[in-house]
Amino acid sequence: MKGIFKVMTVAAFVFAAMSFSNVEAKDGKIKVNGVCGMCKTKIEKAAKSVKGVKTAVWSADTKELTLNYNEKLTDITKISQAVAKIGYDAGEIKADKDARAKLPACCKGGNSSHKGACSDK
Ligand SMILES: [Cu+2]
Repeated sequence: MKGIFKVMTVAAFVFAAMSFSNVEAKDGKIKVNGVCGMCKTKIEKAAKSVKGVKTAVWSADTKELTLNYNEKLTDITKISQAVAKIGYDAGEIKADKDARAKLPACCKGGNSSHKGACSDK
């Protein structure tokens, strides 16, 4: 009986150690319909404002926001919500209508190909 206890305790420790090492940093991607460099700054700022987000890099070419975050503190849904709140569609979450209405005109063409329209691109 004692032997089994010992094995189980060791197994529990090994399992805990394994999950600890993986839990810290997780990679993820969200599609965000931004357009220009101005959008990039805002999208990344919004994502980084979420507690637990370590890095957030958005690409105007792929429309992908590449993330590294602590999954203990946050998740893709929370980060998507933060980005949607400033007026962009983020993954499954639709853009906040009021915030989107306030975006500069060139930044609203998210899914079209006129990314050259924005002045600071
Ligand atoms: Cu823009």
